[in-house]
Order: sequence, then C-alpha cells, then structure tokens
Amino acid sequence: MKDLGLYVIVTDPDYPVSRITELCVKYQVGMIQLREKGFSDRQLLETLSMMLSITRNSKTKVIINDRVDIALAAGVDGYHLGQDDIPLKMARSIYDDKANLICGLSTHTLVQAEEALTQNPDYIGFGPVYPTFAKKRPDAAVGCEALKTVVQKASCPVVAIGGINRSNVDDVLETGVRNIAMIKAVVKSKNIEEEIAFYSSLLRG
Ligand code: TZP
Ligand code: MG
Repeated sequence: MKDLGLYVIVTDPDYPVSRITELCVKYQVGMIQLREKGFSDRQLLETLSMMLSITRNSKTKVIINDRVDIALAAGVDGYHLGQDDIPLKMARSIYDDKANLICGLSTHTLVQAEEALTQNPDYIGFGPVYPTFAKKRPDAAVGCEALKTVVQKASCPVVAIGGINRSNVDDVLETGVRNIAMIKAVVKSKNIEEEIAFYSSLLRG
C-alpha cells in the first residue's frame, strides 16, 4: 500500500463526524478511522454509512477500529486491530478475498512491530511515540529512535501515533515516517480545518 499521509482518528471529537469527514475529503486525507469504543453496533453502522456517503469517489479511506464484522457489514475500506483484538489470521479467515479490506495492526514495542510485519498487514501503527491522553491505559512511549528503526525495517507503511502535535511533528518526520495518526491534535483542536490543512500538506510535501 502507498503512504497515507495524515490519518485522522475519530474518538470523542469536538466536531460532528460529518464535518470531520468532509474536511478529510477536502484536504485529501488518506484515512479516517472511527474509534468509538462506547458506540453500540447500530451507532457504528449508522455513523460509518454516513461517513461512506461523504467519502464516496474521494481519496479518503474509511477504517473501523477493532471490528472486522462491522467493517464487512458496513462495507468500509478496512479495519484496524490492536494487540488484544481478534488475530489478523482469524479476521482474514472470516471474509473472502473479494472484500479486499485494508487491514492495519497496532504495535507498541519493537518486538510487536517485528511480529506484526510477519503477518503482512497493509500498514502498522507504532506508538505511542509520546505520552498520550487519548487512551485509558496507554503503553509506554516508544520515542523517535525506535520509530526510526521500525520505519527502516518495515516493508509496509508505518503510521506514527501518540501525542503528536505541532510542537513535535518535525522530530517525528525526521525519523523518515510519512504517515501520522492523530486524535487530540485534530478532532479536539480549536480550529479543525486549519489543523487538517496544515498536517495534510506537511505530510504530502
Ligand atoms: N494508540 C496508540 S496512541 C493512541 C492510540 C489509539 C492515541 C493517539 O491519540 P493522540 O491524541 O494523537 O495522542
Ligand atoms: Mg483495538
């Protein structure tokens, strides 16, 4: 898979999901992930259907966190699995190749990243690069040196995640990573359009 650039994660946003999705389309954001752990299945399905109606014929892919079943039911572009979710091999075994879903894996240590890469995901997330407030029980921060190592080893896109914002994004890019996922710095920012425009152009350039 090609690099994604900015990867927007929707968790408890300060803006309507429709507006966030419209801005992702406007600024050609590579991926938007719905990550709402408190949503019912129906809420997830309704929200994804609305997001898909906005991203149709655009460059923005819609990903659902944790749930391969909901990905299939909603007809989204892919799903994202963490270390405690259904193993990728099992997830892949429940749909046929025609669905052609994008699959991403979260990793939080060098060992996890190496193991994840053996499963041929479409991309891996690696982090938190810095301490994050968006997770209830975050893993220890991995830092930029480890991120650089993973970027150099990986044969698929690596998505840096965790505590990334305007004050540290240049250090993150120095590692060579070309994909950055964000929650707070985008969906909880004061001016979301400015932030999406800024990060998407930074990552494209
Ligand atoms: N996985 C690792 S860090 C993180 C997730 C879901 C949260 C990222 O949120 P923020 O606000 O960009 O630190
Ligand atoms: Mg998960």
